[in-house]
Amino acid sequence: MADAPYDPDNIFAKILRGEIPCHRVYEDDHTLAFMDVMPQGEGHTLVIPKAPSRGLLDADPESLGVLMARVQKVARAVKAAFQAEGLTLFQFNEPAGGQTVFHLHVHIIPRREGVPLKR
Ligand code: DGP
Repeated sequence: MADAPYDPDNIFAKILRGEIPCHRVYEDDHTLAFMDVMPQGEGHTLVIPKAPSRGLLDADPESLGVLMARVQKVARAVKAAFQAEGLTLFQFNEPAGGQTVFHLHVHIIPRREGVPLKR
């Protein structure tokens, strides 16, 4: 079954247009990073491309390359800022895959030994 088309009224599109506030931690021409409002751990950060993609599968490969370079940059900063011992990254696609906001995004969660994720 084909995935639904990109919906320009999804929450992250509204954040990109400045219609919904966010706590932004990084921005450039391609990418925005901001804190997750339902953090599964201290420092839970989301990284999104500014280009409209619903998820991994409809993004163009060049844009994905840039996005992952930005994810690395933000991940390094988040790890240092929260003095993390490790990092967990998530990226969900479609409702069956756990996606709830249909604009491509990567979760970065700082981790420490013995501290479980909040669910
Ligand atoms: P998922 O689509 O399952 O990968 O998760 C979407 C994430 O987006 C979830 O961790 C909560 C977060 N989120 C949902 N609405 C908002 C919002 O309005 N602002 C921010 N900062 N995060 C949001």
